[in-house]
Amino acid sequence: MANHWFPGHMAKARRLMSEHISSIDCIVEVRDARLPLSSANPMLNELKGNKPTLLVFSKSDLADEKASGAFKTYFDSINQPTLFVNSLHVSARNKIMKAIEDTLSEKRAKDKAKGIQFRMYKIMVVGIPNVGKSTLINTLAKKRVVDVANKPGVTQSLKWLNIDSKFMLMDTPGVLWPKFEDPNVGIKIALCHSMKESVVNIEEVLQFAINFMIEYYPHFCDPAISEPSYEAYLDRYVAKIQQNSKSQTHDAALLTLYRDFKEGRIGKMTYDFVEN
Ligand SMILES: Nc1nc2c(ncn2[C@@H]2O[C@H](COP(=O)(O)OP(=O)(O)OP(=O)(O)O)[C@@H](O)[C@H]2O)c(=O)[nH]1
Ligand SMILES: [Mg+2]
Repeated sequence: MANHWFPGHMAKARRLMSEHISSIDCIVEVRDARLPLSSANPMLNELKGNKPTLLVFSKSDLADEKASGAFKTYFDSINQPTLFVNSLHVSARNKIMKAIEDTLSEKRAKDKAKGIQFRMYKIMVVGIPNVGKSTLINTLAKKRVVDVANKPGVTQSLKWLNIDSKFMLMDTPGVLWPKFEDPNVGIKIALCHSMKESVVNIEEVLQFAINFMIEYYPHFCDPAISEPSYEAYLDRYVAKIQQNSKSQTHDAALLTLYRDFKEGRIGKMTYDFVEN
């Protein structure tokens, strides 16, 4: 099916994660800052239950800063701890460490009241594919302790990592779910690179992306197009790509445009909305 992907390793990961959940002190759920709502996996919501959860919105360097601010205000208003971060930036480690400590503080206070002065806390890092779970762990560890690559489905099994004297982190595979109730969620997930390219209906995703840009981010549209439309923008872009590289077929040019959107080369856009 187009814009859909739920291979066996995801179903298995989901099962194994639920087996570990009772021993976990805190969840770090990584979402894509461009999709603060659509990159939330409903299956993970169930898994988390009442565990203290920190929402880390990674790739904030690719998102619309104003929209990130609005989402931050919203999550603050419902007392949900959040952090918008560029995990690749040198400042990320301290910010993430502090946010994890804050999220664990209630647990620490309860332990202290019970007379427990010190114990290792166990944290599970979860999220949909390619949002930066393993990158976040490497950032905290200050070295490459788990594999990272710019494609979904890199981490395939659960792995505990001892990165600090105060807590252990579990890296988990990116997990999607069997059916998107709202087809736009699948399209947005494909647009932010959390879906394997080979299962993506690229034209459908481009149509959504270009129409979204025309409506909400018109300043990113090519000014040479006097009457922006999906067809006009697509034709212009394909022509430009083919001018630069004569060997690119029409399909190859569509793939190039899709990758430009995915990697934020068209502009910083957020594809979800919140009203405060
Ligand atoms: N621009 C930007 N790129 C990031 C950020 N965090 C991670 N990345 C990139 O995102 C890509 C995926 O990162 P991973 O850490 O492998 O993602 P993952 O969630 O572990 O992916 P799976 O194991 O496939 O589920 C890599 O190319 C990272 O460099 C960020 O904050 N900003
Ligand atoms: Mg990973």
